[in-house]
Amino acid sequence: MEKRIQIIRGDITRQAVDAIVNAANCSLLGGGGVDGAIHRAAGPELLAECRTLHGCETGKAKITGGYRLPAKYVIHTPGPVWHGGGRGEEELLASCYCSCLELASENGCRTVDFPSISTGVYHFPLDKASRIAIKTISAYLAGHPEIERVRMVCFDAGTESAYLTALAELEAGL
Ligand code: AR6
Repeated sequence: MEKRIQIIRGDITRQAVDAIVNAANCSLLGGGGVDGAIHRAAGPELLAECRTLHGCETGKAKITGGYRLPAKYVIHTPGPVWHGGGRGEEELLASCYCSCLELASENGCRTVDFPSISTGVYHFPLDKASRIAIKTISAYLAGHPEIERVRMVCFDAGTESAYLTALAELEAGL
Protein backbone atom coordinates (compact mmCIF):
# COMPACT_ATOMS: atom_id res chain seq x y z
CA MET A 1 0.00 0.00 0.00
CA GLU A 2 1.18 3.53 -0.78
CA LYS A 3 2.37 5.39 2.28
CA ARG A 4 0.11 8.25 3.38
CA ILE A 5 3.08 10.53 4.18
CA GLN A 6 5.69 10.91 1.46
CA ILE A 7 8.79 13.05 1.00
CA ILE A 8 9.70 14.12 -2.52
CA ARG A 9 12.18 16.48 -4.09
CA GLY A 10 10.63 19.01 -6.47
CA ASP A 11 8.89 22.26 -7.25
CA ILE A 12 5.53 22.54 -5.50
CA THR A 13 4.11 24.74 -8.27
CA ARG A 14 4.28 21.75 -10.64
CA GLN A 15 2.27 19.31 -8.56
CA ALA A 16 -1.17 18.20 -9.78
CA VAL A 17 -2.82 17.59 -6.42
CA ASP A 18 -6.03 18.76 -4.77
CA ALA A 19 -4.22 21.40 -2.70
CA ILE A 20 -0.75 22.84 -2.37
CA VAL A 21 0.23 24.85 0.69
CA ASN A 22 1.86 28.26 0.44
CA ALA A 23 4.39 29.36 3.10
CA ALA A 24 2.98 32.88 3.08
CA ASN A 25 3.24 35.98 5.27
CA CYS A 26 0.42 37.60 7.23
CA SER A 27 -0.48 40.02 4.42
CA LEU A 28 -1.22 37.11 2.02
CA LEU A 29 -0.17 39.50 -0.73
CA GLY A 30 2.86 37.59 -1.98
CA GLY A 31 6.57 37.66 -1.30
CA GLY A 32 9.75 35.78 -2.20
CA GLY A 33 10.64 32.09 -1.93
CA VAL A 34 7.90 29.56 -2.46
CA ASP A 35 5.25 32.29 -2.07
CA GLY A 36 6.66 34.24 -5.03
CA ALA A 37 6.93 31.06 -7.12
CA ILE A 38 3.30 30.12 -6.41
CA HIS A 39 2.00 33.58 -7.32
CA ARG A 40 4.06 33.67 -10.52
CA ALA A 41 2.80 30.26 -11.62
CA ALA A 42 -0.83 30.83 -10.61
CA GLY A 43 -1.12 34.23 -12.33
CA PRO A 44 -2.59 37.57 -11.18
CA GLU A 45 -6.00 36.09 -10.40
CA LEU A 46 -4.49 34.50 -7.30
CA LEU A 47 -3.36 37.87 -5.91
CA ALA A 48 -6.78 39.32 -6.72
CA GLU A 49 -8.49 36.63 -4.61
CA CYS A 50 -5.89 37.01 -1.84
CA ARG A 51 -6.72 40.71 -1.60
CA THR A 52 -10.29 39.80 -0.60
CA LEU A 53 -9.05 37.72 2.36
CA HIS A 54 -7.65 40.62 4.44
CA GLY A 55 -4.58 38.75 5.64
CA CYS A 56 -4.13 35.83 8.00
CA GLU A 57 -2.69 35.33 11.49
CA THR A 58 0.49 33.30 12.02
CA GLY A 59 -0.42 29.65 12.57
CA LYS A 60 -3.83 29.94 10.85
CA ALA A 61 -4.69 29.28 7.18
CA LYS A 62 -6.94 30.47 4.35
CA ILE A 63 -7.85 28.77 1.06
CA THR A 64 -8.10 30.08 -2.51
CA GLY A 65 -8.40 28.65 -5.98
CA GLY A 66 -5.31 27.46 -7.83
CA TYR A 67 -5.97 29.38 -11.07
CA ARG A 68 -3.19 28.54 -13.60
CA LEU A 69 -1.57 25.99 -11.27
CA PRO A 70 -2.16 22.27 -11.81
CA ALA A 71 -3.39 22.17 -8.18
CA LYS A 72 -7.10 22.84 -7.57
CA TYR A 73 -6.58 24.91 -4.39
CA VAL A 74 -3.85 26.88 -2.63
CA ILE A 75 -3.93 26.87 1.18
CA HIS A 76 -2.01 29.88 2.47
CA THR A 77 -0.43 29.78 5.93
CA PRO A 78 1.94 32.29 7.51
CA GLY A 79 4.53 30.33 9.47
CA PRO A 80 6.32 31.74 12.53
CA VAL A 81 9.55 33.71 12.21
CA TRP A 82 12.20 31.94 14.35
CA HIS A 83 13.24 34.15 17.28
CA GLY A 84 15.13 31.48 19.27
CA GLY A 85 12.19 29.32 20.36
CA GLY A 86 10.85 31.37 23.26
CA ARG A 87 7.93 32.95 21.43
CA GLY A 88 5.75 29.92 20.84
CA GLU A 89 7.36 29.18 17.48
CA GLU A 90 7.05 25.38 17.80
CA GLU A 91 3.33 25.48 18.68
CA LEU A 92 2.67 28.00 15.93
CA LEU A 93 4.40 25.83 13.33
CA ALA A 94 2.37 22.77 14.41
CA SER A 95 -0.75 24.93 14.19
CA CYS A 96 0.11 25.84 10.56
CA TYR A 97 0.15 22.18 9.51
CA CYS A 98 -3.01 21.40 11.45
CA SER A 99 -4.95 24.43 10.18
CA CYS A 100 -4.03 23.61 6.57
CA LEU A 101 -5.12 20.00 6.93
CA GLU A 102 -8.42 21.04 8.53
CA LEU A 103 -9.13 23.34 5.57
CA ALA A 104 -8.17 20.54 3.18
CA SER A 105 -10.67 18.19 4.86
CA GLU A 106 -13.44 20.83 4.83
CA ASN A 107 -12.90 21.38 1.11
CA GLY A 108 -12.89 17.73 0.09
CA CYS A 109 -9.16 17.56 -0.68
CA ARG A 110 -7.70 14.07 -0.67
CA THR A 111 -4.14 14.90 -1.73
CA VAL A 112 -2.17 17.76 -0.15
CA ASP A 113 1.41 18.91 -0.79
CA PHE A 114 3.34 21.07 1.69
CA PRO A 115 6.57 23.03 1.28
CA SER A 116 8.91 23.23 4.26
CA ILE A 117 7.12 26.04 6.12
CA SER A 118 9.29 28.65 7.90
CA THR A 119 12.68 27.05 7.13
CA GLY A 120 13.68 29.57 4.44
CA VAL A 121 13.57 33.32 5.05
CA TYR A 122 11.88 32.72 8.46
CA HIS A 123 14.94 30.70 9.69
CA PHE A 124 13.14 28.01 11.72
CA PRO A 125 15.80 25.30 12.39
CA LEU A 126 15.27 22.52 9.85
CA ASP A 127 15.75 19.58 12.25
CA LYS A 128 13.10 20.91 14.63
CA ALA A 129 10.73 22.03 11.84
CA SER A 130 10.83 18.69 10.05
CA ARG A 131 10.05 16.73 13.24
CA ILE A 132 7.15 19.04 14.10
CA ALA A 133 5.76 18.79 10.56
CA ILE A 134 5.91 15.00 10.35
CA LYS A 135 4.53 14.50 13.86
CA THR A 136 1.63 16.90 13.30
CA ILE A 137 0.72 15.49 9.89
CA SER A 138 0.86 11.93 11.19
CA ALA A 139 -1.36 12.72 14.19
CA TYR A 140 -3.89 14.45 11.94
CA LEU A 141 -4.01 11.62 9.41
CA ALA A 142 -4.64 9.08 12.17
CA GLY A 143 -8.01 10.71 12.84
CA HIS A 144 -8.86 11.74 9.28
CA PRO A 145 -9.18 8.94 6.72
CA GLU A 146 -10.60 11.39 4.15
CA ILE A 147 -7.07 12.68 3.44
CA GLU A 148 -5.41 9.99 1.36
CA ARG A 149 -1.91 11.34 0.96
CA VAL A 150 0.26 14.19 2.20
CA ARG A 151 3.62 14.95 0.63
CA MET A 152 6.43 17.22 1.75
CA VAL A 153 7.79 18.74 -1.47
CA CYS A 154 11.41 19.63 -0.75
CA PHE A 155 13.24 22.08 -2.96
CA ASP A 156 16.80 21.06 -2.06
CA ALA A 157 18.72 17.99 -0.90
CA GLY A 158 19.32 19.25 2.66
CA THR A 159 15.62 19.81 3.22
CA GLU A 160 14.71 16.44 1.71
CA SER A 161 17.23 14.68 3.94
CA ALA A 162 15.86 16.35 7.11
CA TYR A 163 12.28 15.29 6.34
CA LEU A 164 13.36 11.74 5.41
CA THR A 165 15.13 11.50 8.79
CA ALA A 166 12.10 12.85 10.65
CA LEU A 167 9.80 10.37 8.88
CA ALA A 168 12.16 7.45 9.54
CA GLU A 169 12.31 8.39 13.25
CA LEU A 170 8.54 8.51 13.46
CA GLU A 171 8.16 5.14 11.71
CA ALA A 172 10.75 3.64 14.07
CA GLY A 173 8.72 4.98 17.01
CA LEU A 174 11.52 7.23 18.27
N1 AR6 B 1 8.74 24.47 -4.33
C1 AR6 B 1 8.97 23.92 -3.12
N2 AR6 B 1 9.68 24.51 -2.14
C2 AR6 B 1 10.20 25.72 -2.44
C3 AR6 B 1 10.01 26.38 -3.67
C4 AR6 B 1 9.24 25.69 -4.65
N3 AR6 B 1 9.00 26.23 -5.85
N4 AR6 B 1 10.68 27.58 -3.62
C5 AR6 B 1 11.27 27.66 -2.41
N5 AR6 B 1 11.00 26.55 -1.69
P1 AR6 B 1 10.53 30.33 2.13
P2 AR6 B 1 9.42 30.80 4.86
C6 AR6 B 1 11.42 26.18 -0.32
O1 AR6 B 1 11.60 31.32 2.39
O2 AR6 B 1 10.72 30.48 5.52
C7 AR6 B 1 8.20 34.68 1.60
O3 AR6 B 1 8.72 35.90 1.16
C8 AR6 B 1 12.64 26.84 0.26
O4 AR6 B 1 13.82 26.29 -0.28
O5 AR6 B 1 9.81 30.36 0.84
O6 AR6 B 1 8.16 30.21 5.44
C9 AR6 B 1 6.82 34.83 2.23
O7 AR6 B 1 6.06 35.85 1.62
C10 AR6 B 1 12.46 26.48 1.74
O8 AR6 B 1 12.90 25.14 1.96
O9 AR6 B 1 9.35 30.42 3.29
C11 AR6 B 1 7.14 35.16 3.66
O10 AR6 B 1 7.40 36.53 3.83
C12 AR6 B 1 10.94 26.53 1.92
O11 AR6 B 1 10.39 26.53 0.59
C13 AR6 B 1 8.41 34.38 3.93
O12 AR6 B 1 9.03 34.19 2.65
C14 AR6 B 1 10.41 27.73 2.66
O13 AR6 B 1 11.17 28.88 2.37
C15 AR6 B 1 8.11 33.00 4.48
O14 AR6 B 1 9.31 32.37 4.85
